[in-house]
Amino acid sequence: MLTFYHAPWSRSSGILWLLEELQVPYEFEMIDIRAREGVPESYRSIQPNKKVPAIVHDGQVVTERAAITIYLADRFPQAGLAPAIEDSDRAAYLTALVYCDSVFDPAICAHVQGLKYESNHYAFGTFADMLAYIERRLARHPFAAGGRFTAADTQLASGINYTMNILRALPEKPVFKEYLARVETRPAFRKAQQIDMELAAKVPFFSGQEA
Ligand SMILES: N[C@@H](CCC(=O)N[C@@H](CS)C(=O)NCC(=O)O)C(=O)O
Repeated sequence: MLTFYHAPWSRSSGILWLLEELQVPYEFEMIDIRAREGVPESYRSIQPNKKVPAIVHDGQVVTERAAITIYLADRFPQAGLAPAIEDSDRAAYLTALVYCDSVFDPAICAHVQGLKYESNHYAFGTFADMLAYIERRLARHPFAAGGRFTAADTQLASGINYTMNILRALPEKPVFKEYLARVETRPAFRKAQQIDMELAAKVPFFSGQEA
């Protein structure tokens, strides 16, 4: 049994896309991260910071997007979205996947918040270095881990899509647009988008009930 703790149009949407790619049965547990009264304290027993995503699979809790992605893609190998331990693409796969959470996301947030800091004071370094690195990687290879689509792309592409097209924090570089065009034609991506739209319509924050 697989339970997915989710909020539409949030950082958990990349995991929704991954679940659709894997084509495994799962149940939603909706967490309203935009509720006026906040996320219930009881959810802390699943996610220590009361954030989404989280999963519970056969009684095991997994939190943090990179960990969830690695867990799910390895646990459901029939989808072929995780290079095997001995596969030479595994190094790039893990690097890209963890980089999304440990460098890409915090560097963007710091940039958007206008945080002034010395690169060596924060583990995620500078926005400029992060940007150049992602650009270099995608210029060299069509996908996050090299020549083929992997679970790492559900995270990297979700991050690029949101921060470039919605947040407008990432510059609209051709290399990013071409990358998104490559992955966003995938049926699982479209299905996840559709599901999220339907779920968002039921969230008071988006449906106007909290206006
Ligand atoms: N480190 C977490 C971060 C997840 C995260 O920031 N989730 C946001 C969704 S965009 C959230 O739940 N925010 C609600 C809140 O902080 O109250 C991960 O990568 O899984």
